[in-house]
Amino acid sequence: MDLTELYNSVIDGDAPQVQAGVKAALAQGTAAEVILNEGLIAAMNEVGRRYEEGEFYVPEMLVSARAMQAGLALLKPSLVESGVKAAGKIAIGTVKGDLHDIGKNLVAMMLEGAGYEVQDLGVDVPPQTFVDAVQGGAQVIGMSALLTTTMSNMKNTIQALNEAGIRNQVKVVIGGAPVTEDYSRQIGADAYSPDASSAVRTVRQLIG
Ligand code: B1M
Repeated sequence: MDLTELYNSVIDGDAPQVQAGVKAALAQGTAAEVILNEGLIAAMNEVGRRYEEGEFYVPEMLVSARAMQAGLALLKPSLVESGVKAAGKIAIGTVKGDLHDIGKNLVAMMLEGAGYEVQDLGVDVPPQTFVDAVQGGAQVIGMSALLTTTMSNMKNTIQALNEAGIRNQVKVVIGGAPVTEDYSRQIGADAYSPDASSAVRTVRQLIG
């Protein structure tokens, strides 16, 4: 199916049109992952480009993000249903100072679909909240950051886990647009994942 209309609806920030587009694509048998990657994510990348070029401002970014979330809500059942069941508890959040949650929500959704119990800590999550989650039984901490200015809070969280004496009880996975494999090694995380489906593979490797 041609996803151009869906793509344009995300850029226009037209949530009802995005929902109609997702429904139509699903009804025509288009795979949820194709709708996600070629419709929703591709459009958000274009929104980011326009923001960088000064064609879009924060309000436009926000309405596009809301429209994307509206589409994601409809895609969620299809994205999670194919998951293979696996045991394990994961706490995931966007680090302190950072309010971007679309990528984090996608990762949480895919992990849930893979059968993990996911505790979503939300956005702007301080290091202590991650520490509390590990003390509450999380075997994996997932941290997301979209801003170069907030990435350092991943390092601060790992430091807080060390200070609490629980670093060796938990695996730490990080991701988000500015994050790299190199950075992950630098701050002593266990793994870096570039996208939501690789995050599931990574968690499987870390805890089975
Ligand atoms: Co913001 N923003 N934003 N923004 N925003 C970016 C990130 C930016 C790159 C735009 C740009 O300049 N081109 C830029 C950051 C520059 C930088 O630091 N290098 C930026 C900026 C500057 C800002 C503000 C500072 C703007 C301002 O106010 N002046 C402000 C900061 C607010 C704050 O957080 N304190 C801000 C605000 C916002 C909105 C609120 C308007 C909105 C967010 C709404 C929301 O999330 N609910 C927003 C948006 C939408 C974006 C862009 C356009 C899109 C982000 C997104 O959702 N992408 C973004 C530009 C861009 O990325 N192209 C931009 C889609 C999403 C599926 O991808 O999040 O990368 P992503 O997630 C991927 C992977 O990264 C990975 O998997 C996901 C799925 O494949 N992944 C993980 C993510 N987390 C993971 C965790 C894992 C594993 C994988 O393990 C746990």
